[in-house]
Amino acid sequence: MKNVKDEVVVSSTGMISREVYKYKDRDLNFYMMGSMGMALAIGIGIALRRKDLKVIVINGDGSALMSMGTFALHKWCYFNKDMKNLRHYILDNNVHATTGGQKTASDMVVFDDLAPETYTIQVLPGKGDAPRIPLRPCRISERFKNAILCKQIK
Ligand SMILES: Cc1ncc(C[n+]2csc(CCOP(=O)(O)OP(=O)(O)O)c2C)c(N)n1
Ligand SMILES: [Mg+2]
Repeated sequence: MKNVKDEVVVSSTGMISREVYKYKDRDLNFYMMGSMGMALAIGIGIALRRKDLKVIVINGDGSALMSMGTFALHKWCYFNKDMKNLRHYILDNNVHATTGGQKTASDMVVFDDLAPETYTIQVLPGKGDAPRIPLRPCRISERFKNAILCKQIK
């Protein structure tokens, strides 16, 4: 997030979005509060529709495992739709840290081999202290949609 400038950021459910909000809240962040496994699909939708934007998806290992078909879609879009504007980071702590540290099966998978522009970052299983995001979901979505509508890069 320190290096993010014009990029759209879609972050996954739980502590990951809370940390992103705490560190650098901005209108071009979309916090996928509620449903695990959706961040990459949302990122792909934006990246396909808006090739002028750079899209960063910040996922958790548990959330990534929940929708692994989306990796195939990412790869398909990369090669067949020339979708080169999406980068997917997976913060892999091998647990569901947000909900108490239940183990995941991320150690059975090499995420980076499943799709291009996919980068796993190993992180410790601890849970930070970022507070809940004090924005209603409709507010997050409205301001995000307005921000990308207004954004013309290049
Ligand atoms: C479909 C769905 N199932 C369960 C939950 C409850 N839940 C919220 S965050 C979370 C853990 C997410 O794990 P991971 O993606 O690995 O992120 P971490 O918490 O480790 O940063 C769970 C189980 C949810 N929000 N959505
Ligand atoms: Mg995790």
